[in-house]
Amino acid sequence: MATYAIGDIQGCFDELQALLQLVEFSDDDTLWIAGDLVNRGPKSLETLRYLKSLGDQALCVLGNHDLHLLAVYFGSSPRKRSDTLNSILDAPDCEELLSWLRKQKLLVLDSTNQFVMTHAGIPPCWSIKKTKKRAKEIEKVLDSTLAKEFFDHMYGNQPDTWSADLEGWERLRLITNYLTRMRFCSAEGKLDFSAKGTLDSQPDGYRPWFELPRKDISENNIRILFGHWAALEGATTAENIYALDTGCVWGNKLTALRLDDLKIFSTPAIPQKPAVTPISTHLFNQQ
Ligand SMILES: [Mn+2]
Repeated sequence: MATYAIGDIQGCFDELQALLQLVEFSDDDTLWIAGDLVNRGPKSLETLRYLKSLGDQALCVLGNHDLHLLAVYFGSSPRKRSDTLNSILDAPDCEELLSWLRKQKLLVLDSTNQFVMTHAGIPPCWSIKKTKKRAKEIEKVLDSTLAKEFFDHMYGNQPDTWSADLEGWERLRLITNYLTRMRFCSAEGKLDFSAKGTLDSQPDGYRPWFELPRKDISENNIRILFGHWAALEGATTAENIYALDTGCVWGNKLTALRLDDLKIFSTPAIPQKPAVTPISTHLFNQQ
């Protein structure tokens, strides 16, 4: 009856299977998946099919790559050259898989055991309660007839600072950016998207979001789980905040944190043969 929180899989299906074998994952256990289930890695289709097949045994939050996949599906974004999403988009069960994906959450909370998980983190200017409400705003739109319109308006870095009176697509875009793209943040909650991700790369006035004092100090005992930031290599400088993305897709490793005793399990990335890009695909992507 263990619960394992697993960082960004990004289509590294073979490593996921190796990790589940390592922890002796069984029918009684639960997985928390920190988002970016797909893209860049070689087996995004197999990863989605597998996680969907787990039913209630897997609680997934959506990451920026998962939202991008949905945006491409809805015709709101072109396929990017670096995407490895074609296997899903061309699959006979694409519609089923993506209708499952868009029902996944932006935030998972276990208030009994005091764990909360989103893909990128929890902005220091929001309480957990408010974060849950704001995640719900996105979840509702994704699972509605407004989904296509949401994806048409999702991309962009502005506005970059929270204000409770934000409305419409700007509000939803900023909530999405906080929960799925945030790394560096100012004390006022202003997001920076220019830095590359190493801990010393932030512009003046910005810090990693988890280093900033949280507004609601009564929540200091809650443990925050997040993925998205492979350059951290699984370490934060903050107590009770756990980085799960250990860069498997970049050749590092895939990591699971057992929530019951905070034991860490990792499995190394399996080296990939260099991909040969057919000329026709290459030309298509240039357009
Ligand atoms: Mn991400």
